[in-house]
Amino acid sequence: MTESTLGTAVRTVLRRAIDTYRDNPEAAGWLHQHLTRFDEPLRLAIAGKVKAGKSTLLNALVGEDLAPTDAGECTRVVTWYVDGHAPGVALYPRGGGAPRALRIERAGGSLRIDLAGTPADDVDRLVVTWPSASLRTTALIDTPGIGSLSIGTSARTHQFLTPEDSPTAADAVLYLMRHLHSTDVGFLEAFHDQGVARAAPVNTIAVLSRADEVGVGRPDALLSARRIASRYRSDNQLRGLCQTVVAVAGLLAHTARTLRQEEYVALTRLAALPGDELDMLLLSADRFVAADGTVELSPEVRGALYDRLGMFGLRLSTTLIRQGVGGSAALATELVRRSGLDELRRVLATQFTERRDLLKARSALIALDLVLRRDPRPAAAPLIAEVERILDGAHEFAELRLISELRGRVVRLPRELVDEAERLLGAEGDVAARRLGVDIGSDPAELRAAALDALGQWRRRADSPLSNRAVAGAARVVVRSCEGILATLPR
Ligand SMILES: Nc1nc2c(ncn2[C@@H]2O[C@H](COP(=O)(O)OP(=O)(O)OP(=O)(O)O)[C@@H](O)[C@H]2O)c(=O)[nH]1
Ligand SMILES: [Mg+2]
Repeated sequence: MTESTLGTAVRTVLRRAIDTYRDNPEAAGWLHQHLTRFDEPLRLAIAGKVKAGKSTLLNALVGEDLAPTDAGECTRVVTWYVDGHAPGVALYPRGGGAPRALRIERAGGSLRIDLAGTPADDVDRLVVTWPSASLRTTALIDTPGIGSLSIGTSARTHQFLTPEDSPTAADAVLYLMRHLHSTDVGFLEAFHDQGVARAAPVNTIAVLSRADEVGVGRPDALLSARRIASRYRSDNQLRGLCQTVVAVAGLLAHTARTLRQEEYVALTRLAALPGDELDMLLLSADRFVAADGTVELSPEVRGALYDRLGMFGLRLSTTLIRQGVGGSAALATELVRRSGLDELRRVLATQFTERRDLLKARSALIALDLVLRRDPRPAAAPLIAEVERILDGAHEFAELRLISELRGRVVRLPRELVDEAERLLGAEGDVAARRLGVDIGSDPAELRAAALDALGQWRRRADSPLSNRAVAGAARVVVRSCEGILATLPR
């Protein structure tokens, strides 16, 4: 089944279910929402413990100051950011009821949302509409910190992402952590353990956040962070809970994407100081902000620069300028590249955007399964059979199950074959070149040759009398993936 036929199958079964449940307005309405949701942008939630850097990373992804990062009331409610013609914000009250429009204003760059006296506990969610190309394919959802001292704040995130009585409204989650903590594992397990289509952690990417703070801002902080992320990627427990782990310095990325000319000028002044003077100044945040005499930048300007870049960002920016990176655009590009944001965006594109239909199908089947279990009736029997047929028959789900079994070592293959199998199954991205592990720019003849080669090898493994049943079964799934890749390539 190709992605679009999977989409068609899911839409069809949803329509039939709406008809079957037409006498149950709540169920029919809920299924209808899922039918509409299928055609909407992917919903990506950003979650993690308090102050993991969620709102900052959201802003970095959009490239604008949108999500508030201070301690205001707004950081305590689930807030959606969606693309739209005119800026606006709507408050959806808890327990249903019509949304209310709120005032929205910009204060010193970032967005201010005034809850107009409504306590955070009475808010189900805020929906901020903002014209932005980056929100067009994916809606971003900022969630309050897990493990907050305020029980209400944490609870709102749990209710949203791991509700007890319904599937989550998010299609995928970006989970931020500064180090791996038992709270993080607990959350990922709960998020992962939902409903029929739970086969593999296809909808979760973990981020080692605030990467610049690893090793207290040493010059090689980002390298160390990348090494830790790579260790997490091969950690057996985490492999079963998320697709991959990427290290990102969100603050650096966000500031770089919104770097102002006057900030660049201030940085060049710092970079022009004699080396030992600059080193002394950048020894600590207190010294940098409070020092007098040496630089012609006021303490306010220095304080603001520190807030925007952190010690690591200040050191890196001045070093780059000294090394000859000239102009604010060039500096911004280099900072973004080093921050890990480009890598994260690539992973988001291959893991989530390219798999949109699969993630949407998964959300819809979980919702449908819930209705079928809550209100069982004879007329729904064919629907149950159809859901099973889609889950068993859609090769995408077979791929997910096998990736999960390989990671959980339910099926054992030699290490080098595991990596190749996962790649061919689409674990590193859905497009042919990524599956085949060749350059993205490869021409169709090269792709074809690589696909035929992989097909031949996995066929032999599937047919070999030396392969045990589990291995032969796994190889047959990979063979189908190879055939699927070939079918998408022009002859
Ligand atoms: N050094 C550094 N500081 C960061 C980074 N990301 C965020 N911060 C700072 O950490 C603080 C919290 O950042 P937020 O983005 O508000 O974190 P959050 O996870 O949204 O916080 P809550 O919503 O309150 O749970 C702010 O002072 C940020 O400037 C980062 O990558 N590096
Ligand atoms: Mg926040």
